[in-house]
Amino acid sequence: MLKKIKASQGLNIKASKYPLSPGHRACAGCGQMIAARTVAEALGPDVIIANATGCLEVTTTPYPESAWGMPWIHSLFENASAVASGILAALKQKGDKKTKVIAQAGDGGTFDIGIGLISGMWERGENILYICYDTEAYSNTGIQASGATPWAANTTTTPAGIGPTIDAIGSHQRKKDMIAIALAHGLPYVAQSTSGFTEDIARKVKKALAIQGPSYIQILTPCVPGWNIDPSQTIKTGKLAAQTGLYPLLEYENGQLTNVSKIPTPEPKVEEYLKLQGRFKHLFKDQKGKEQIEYIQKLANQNIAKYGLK
Ligand SMILES: Cc1ncc(C[n+]2csc(CCOP(=O)(O)OP(=O)(O)O)c2C)c(N)n1
Repeated sequence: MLKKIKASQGLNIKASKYPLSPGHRACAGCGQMIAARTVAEALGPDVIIANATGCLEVTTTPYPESAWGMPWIHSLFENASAVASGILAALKQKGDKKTKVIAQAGDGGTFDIGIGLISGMWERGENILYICYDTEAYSNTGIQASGATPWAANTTTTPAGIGPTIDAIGSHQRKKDMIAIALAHGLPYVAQSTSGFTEDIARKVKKALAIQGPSYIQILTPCVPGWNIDPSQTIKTGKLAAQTGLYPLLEYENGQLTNVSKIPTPEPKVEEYLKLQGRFKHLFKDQKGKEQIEYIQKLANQNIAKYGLK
């Protein structure tokens, strides 16, 4: 097939030795790319990926190039899960029990626009691993707020510092609990990780593949321009997200919480995490911002208590 395209269009297609090659067009320090490469390597051979529209798709597949060294399909922003279901049905028809089917998308594609089709895929109990790369905004189209955007983050649709209203603090919506939504579907495996912990991501991908039935892994992936962080701080930001309790590493098997990341001592405070990111810099100016930081610390403390992180 590739040879035919090559012959008809004069393209120079070479097979890659990497599942996700370097030389793609993501930003330096892109947290999503760190996670996606870790995932791609952990998946191993015999995989087909259905990828939603978003940064991961745009930066890795500028026609006629592709950074993917594995079968990889892009269709629309909202339907990676439905495409994955179709692939699984075709493989079943062919009697192929070996090929693993993966769907992946950003938080906009997962928490918001794709949620109905994801719900259907989970309801059908299909053996598909769904990965969400959570940049906490619609990164590819210019950092608009999504259902995953956290409290007080500055985005282009929740601009901070404008006007005397509550909007002046940035986003005034709490992040949607997509992990709880996945659990409500009765998935046998649900996990959360961050780009600060690549070994944790790889282990969770392998575990999900070993479990029969639908699985969901949500990975916090710091976005350099969206979060306004220094490209050298991606890993540190991903680590602090978990270590403060704001975005803990979690693992659920058959609905039971089986593994969490404990808070280190001395305990990092959310201020340390927020300070690294320009999207929260308006919180460090006045008393109003200080109150928001205290509220975000409260959210972290709620997680610490809820998941037993101490
Ligand atoms: C139906 C539809 N609406 C809007 C768009 C425009 N669009 C393309 S990518 C994107 C944002 C993707 O955000 P997310 O899923 O969070 O992934 P990220 O870019 O952050 O990795 C949007 C709004 C589209 N392609 N299709």
